[in-house]
Amino acid sequence: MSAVLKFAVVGHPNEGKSSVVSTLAEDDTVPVSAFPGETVRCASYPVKIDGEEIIDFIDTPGFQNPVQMKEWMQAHGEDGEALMQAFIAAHKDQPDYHHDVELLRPIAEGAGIIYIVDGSRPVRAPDRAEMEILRDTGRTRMAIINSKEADAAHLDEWKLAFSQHFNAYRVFNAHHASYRERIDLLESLKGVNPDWQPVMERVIETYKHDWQMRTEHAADILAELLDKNMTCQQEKRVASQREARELQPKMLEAFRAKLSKNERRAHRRIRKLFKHTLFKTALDEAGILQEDLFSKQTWHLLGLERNQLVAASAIAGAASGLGMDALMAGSSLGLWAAGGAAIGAASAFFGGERAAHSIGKSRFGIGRLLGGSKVQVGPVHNPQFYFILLDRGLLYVDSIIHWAHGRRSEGVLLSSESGEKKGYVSGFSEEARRCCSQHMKALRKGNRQELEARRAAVQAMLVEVIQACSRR
Ligand SMILES: Nc1nc2c(ncn2[C@@H]2O[C@H](COP(=O)(O)OP(=O)(O)O)[C@@H](O)[C@H]2O)c(=O)[nH]1
Ligand SMILES: [Mg+2]
Repeated sequence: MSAVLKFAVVGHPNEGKSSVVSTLAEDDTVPVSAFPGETVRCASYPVKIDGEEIIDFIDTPGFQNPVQMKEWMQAHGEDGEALMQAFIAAHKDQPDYHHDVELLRPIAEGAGIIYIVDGSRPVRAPDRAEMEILRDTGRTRMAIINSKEADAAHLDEWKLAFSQHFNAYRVFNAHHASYRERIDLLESLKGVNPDWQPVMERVIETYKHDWQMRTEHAADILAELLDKNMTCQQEKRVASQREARELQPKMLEAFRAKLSKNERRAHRRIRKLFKHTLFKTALDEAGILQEDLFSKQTWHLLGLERNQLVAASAIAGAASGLGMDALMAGSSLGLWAAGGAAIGAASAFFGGERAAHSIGKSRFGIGRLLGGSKVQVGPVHNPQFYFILLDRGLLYVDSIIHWAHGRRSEGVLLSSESGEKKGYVSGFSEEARRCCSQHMKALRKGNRQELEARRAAVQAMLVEVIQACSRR
């Protein structure tokens, strides 16, 4: 066997072979179909890390005639590789046996076997024939119970059958398996064949290292987003008070659009990091990420009521020089005229639409603008903005790392799925919050060196949060 371990993923049609391959190889381009018999050829899905192929999962068509196949093999009187080769030679030109021949090929060439069954249905005669065929190949084989339904009534039957024909078996769900479960599966594969041990050990180490790199990278993307959005500002020259008034709603809108764009871009980068291409579709469905960053609904979905959120940002508020009153009044969107005179006590958080109107009515008076020559929007100094961005980012990361690649359904994403409120910031330790507030303070002050140190601290803190998500 070559240094790259190959595994043929075999089984009955429509039991979830392609879905398991997709999840194991973290490849959501593997064709999965609700109709049996759609996979007609073997397809190889190698796992590459840093361009190096470390393991190869081969998706195969389902068994077509297991009972006849078993009978032919029994009558033939050989076993192991010779038997497989004889079967292939005798049936390769028979269309009725096309799938049987095709699935046997990689096994005949030396691949290990991963046998997939839907454990929520009973064991039937064709399954027993399949298991005996696989046993007689003499190859190392592991069975995977990929239960499509929650019904566990037949599990013992399956386990008994597996104990007779397989080296090991595991429960592994193509739709819900997490990173941790993938590693567990690889660990089991390592244990079933001593010859695989050295390679599998390397594979597992490489997987873990790669996951750590992704975790750090994701934390970095989130920290960068915080930097970007908390310092974002836009300004425009104006010639008159009227022009300023007309400009403000447009600028506010453009400003919000820019913040959202930055966020979407960060999320897209995270999605790519975790090798998802289809996740976007699900994102567009009802769920927390569809909510506007500024809507009250967003805090609600995050499990952060207004008061709680303000409490969560109290430390940060103090650190940033904003008193509680200022936070409550939401005077921190940061609309200033030239010379630093505030022209609006507007807050995106306390009514984005209202914000534009309140500008004109501000007690500071729009008149201040006369003589000034520009209108500036941002940066947002409100700590709530920081925490909402962070919460949404972590929710995105958490969702994507728990979205198995084999899962094709759309629109059942995130909190809408469980109906539960989720929130990360509300569960942060005092230390984690302090870390954030120091970061915010540095963002306000703009000292580069200090900012780098604070940002690194936040990134390290986020690595821990994401690691905890991965362990679930
Ligand atoms: N509910 C559920 N459906 C699954 C699961 N695994 C596969 N399926 C569905 O079963 C059908 C067949 O899956 P596929 O992977 O194409 O099966 P294959 O023919 O064995 O390759 C598809 O509609 C899948 O979405 C699972 O773990 N849970
Ligand atoms: Mg398939």
